Amino acid sequence: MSAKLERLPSMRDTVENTLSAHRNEIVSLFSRYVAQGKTILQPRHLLDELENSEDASMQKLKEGPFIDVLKSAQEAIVIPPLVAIAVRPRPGVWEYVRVNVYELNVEQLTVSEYLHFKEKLVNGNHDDPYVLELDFEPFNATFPRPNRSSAIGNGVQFLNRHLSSLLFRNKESLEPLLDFLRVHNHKGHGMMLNDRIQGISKLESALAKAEDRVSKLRPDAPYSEFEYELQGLGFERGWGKTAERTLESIRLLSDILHAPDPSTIEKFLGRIPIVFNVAIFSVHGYFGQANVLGLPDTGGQIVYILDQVRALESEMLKRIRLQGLDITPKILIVTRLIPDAKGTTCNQRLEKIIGCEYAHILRVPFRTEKGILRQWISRFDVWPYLERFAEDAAHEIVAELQGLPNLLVGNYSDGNLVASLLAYKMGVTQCTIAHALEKTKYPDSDIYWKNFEEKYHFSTQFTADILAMNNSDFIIASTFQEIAGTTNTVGQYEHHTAFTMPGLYRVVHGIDVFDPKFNIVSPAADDTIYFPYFEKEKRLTCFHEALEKLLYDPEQNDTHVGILKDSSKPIIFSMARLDKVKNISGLVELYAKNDKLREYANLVVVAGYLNVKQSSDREEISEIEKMHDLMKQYNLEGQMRWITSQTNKARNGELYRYIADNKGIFPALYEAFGLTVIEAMTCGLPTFATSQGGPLEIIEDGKSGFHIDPYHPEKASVIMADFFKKCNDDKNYWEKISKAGLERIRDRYTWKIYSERLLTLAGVYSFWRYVSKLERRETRRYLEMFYILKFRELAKTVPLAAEETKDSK
Ligand code: UDP
Ligand code: LCN
Repeated sequence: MSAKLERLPSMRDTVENTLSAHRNEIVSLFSRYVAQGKTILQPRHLLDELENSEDASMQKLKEGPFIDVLKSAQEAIVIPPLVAIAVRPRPGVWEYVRVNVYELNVEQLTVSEYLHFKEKLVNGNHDDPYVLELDFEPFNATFPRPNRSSAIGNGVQFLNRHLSSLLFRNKESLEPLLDFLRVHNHKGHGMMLNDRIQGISKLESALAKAEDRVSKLRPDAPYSEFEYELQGLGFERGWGKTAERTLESIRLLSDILHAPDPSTIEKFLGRIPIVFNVAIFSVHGYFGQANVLGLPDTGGQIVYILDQVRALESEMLKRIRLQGLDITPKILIVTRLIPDAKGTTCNQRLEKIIGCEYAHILRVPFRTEKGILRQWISRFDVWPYLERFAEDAAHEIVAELQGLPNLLVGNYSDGNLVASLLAYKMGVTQCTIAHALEKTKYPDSDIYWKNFEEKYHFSTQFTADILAMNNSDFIIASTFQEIAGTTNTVGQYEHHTAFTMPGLYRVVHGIDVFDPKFNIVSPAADDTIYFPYFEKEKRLTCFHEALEKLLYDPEQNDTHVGILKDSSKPIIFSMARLDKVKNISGLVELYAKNDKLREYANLVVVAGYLNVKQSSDREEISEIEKMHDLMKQYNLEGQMRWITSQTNKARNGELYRYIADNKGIFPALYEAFGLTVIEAMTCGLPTFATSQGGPLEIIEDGKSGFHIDPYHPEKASVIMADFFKKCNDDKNYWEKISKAGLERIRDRYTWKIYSERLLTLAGVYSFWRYVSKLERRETRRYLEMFYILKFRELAKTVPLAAEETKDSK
């Protein structure tokens, strides 16, 4: 029989075929869904109905192809007698079907139809036929993209391939590369090529002559020795510090002219001088180098950026040196200035970054007509200030750098919005880093956005996110799951592919996770602070007395409450900001409810304030109350210690190791990425981290740590108790997990890998930006309209903070 390629059955076909083969079973299953009334069903509800069914005939459904539809269903909208299911056969790929349980028919829906149907949950039947639909698909239609899910997150590789075929077409197609190299300059000084080289043929012959000349020199001859001669041929500085390096660069470009292959393109674009001045935006405070960690909204993002800047500066210096240039780089972290700085440095305009030569924090206040905003405000309330902040920041940045930056890096929704506004205005390459996308953290915060509005203003934030993702030249994610989830879970960016906010707008193609702008570049932990507990000579023993007190001192005060009676027990230790999503109170509860776990180990958490009076953050206040209630309700006295947030980084590093000395563990319940997870593992603590988020990739379950599911707290507590049991039974077990965790970190999570990657990406995407100018203008215009007509209006609905002074302009 000859093999024939058959069309894969669509979701609709599968459901329809199952319907005709197992009519009774399907009707009975769907009737159960419909019986729940108008609602949204989550994947586990959909499967549970089938799996919990005792009915023998249901077995057939479990064995047929229909189970795959159900397993890949991400949600179902039930509006009796209709059930619409969003099916996700693999990461980034979605299909929609709707079943009418009374009429027993099945239809395939477009994304727009599906969202329209979903809106009925909120609008009933009063829907408006003219809803604003956001659709970015047409803008990217001519651009090829990978279709394998495994290619997601490696955008630059795909882009290089595309660039090489683009450049390979004919001689003219190489012109943009020539132009790109000719316009290159720093503060008016030309680099790479000068006007002597007017066309590709001229470039080819100049390269041949230069190669011939430079290859005859001794490899370590400095550029200045042959600079004059090369200038005559059309070359300016930037090719290399020595003859050897210059020759390599010349050969790379010659290779590209003859046969552009993807890896040569990446190598060449990665080594030419492009980035000297960088502005990094992290807008909401507190951004400082001391006394800020653990304050509301102030956590990993700060740590990430400070470490990133140190690594970036040293990589930039290295590259500039190799390029043979005499240029000092500059990096600015741009954040808001907070006059009421509460003992931090957040009221200083400029602050040098410790461990850097050329990097500073530049603080610009939030202003309105009434004056400067003096106090800290929650990240959810910053929206009405950002446009003016961006304008003010632009002037200050240009003044500090004495010119334009070459790269803008946004962090979190607010920083990314500001970076988008300035990238547009300044014509500069933009990189987006999310850290966390709130839409994923709060289930149904799109469809029921109105319920979240007063507290969180998500309508404005999600609008800002969509704008920034689409405006950005490239996006850096810490993990694959951040982009496109896993087989069973939806990625953080993927959550923005299609969604609706009834009454506002409907997003039919918001962001495509296959877009080659996505790249995975993971952060790391600062290795001077976080290192394994067994590196005795590096240990900061000077802190031990204070740590002993912090953990065991019977005194109850503003720093700690709760006593640990038995100090011989190992410690379950966690540290995080005291917000809802971190779920520290969830950890306390799961510990409290498991007697065995309470017997095996003590619990120590470092989180937030202990007293509601000290906090001005609404989420933190409710968590503080919950913590006290739980400690009382479960009588945790003697077994649990709650310590207020700890801002001394060096001492915190030692704290992880101190806990490791006593064979403790580190659990984390929800993380977008989870720097604490990396820190704990880097210190050698066996780590139990959430399966909902980044740690799923950081840890290999059962090998380099453990996954726990915060939605199944009981199970999580059993996993921890089992671990302690195993440690009692096998004296080497703790070490085994600890060692494997350390290996995992060494292989994957270092700042050196990070900074090399970031700068190479900046080179490739800057070039791509240059060659795709025209296409980008279309998207820009669309985004600009969306910003003006939607974002600005939404930002106006967010109330301004109450206290403002009128004394400053
Ligand atoms: N951290 C700290 N003191 C605290 C709480 C947190 O120093 O009381 C630090 C922690 O060591 C880590 C960062 O803040 O470096 C938190 O980053 P993570 O990525 O774990 O979470 P985020 O707060 O960004 O959500
Ligand atoms: C924000 C978070 O919530 C963490 O999970 C990340 O580790 C941190 O930012 C740094 O990216």
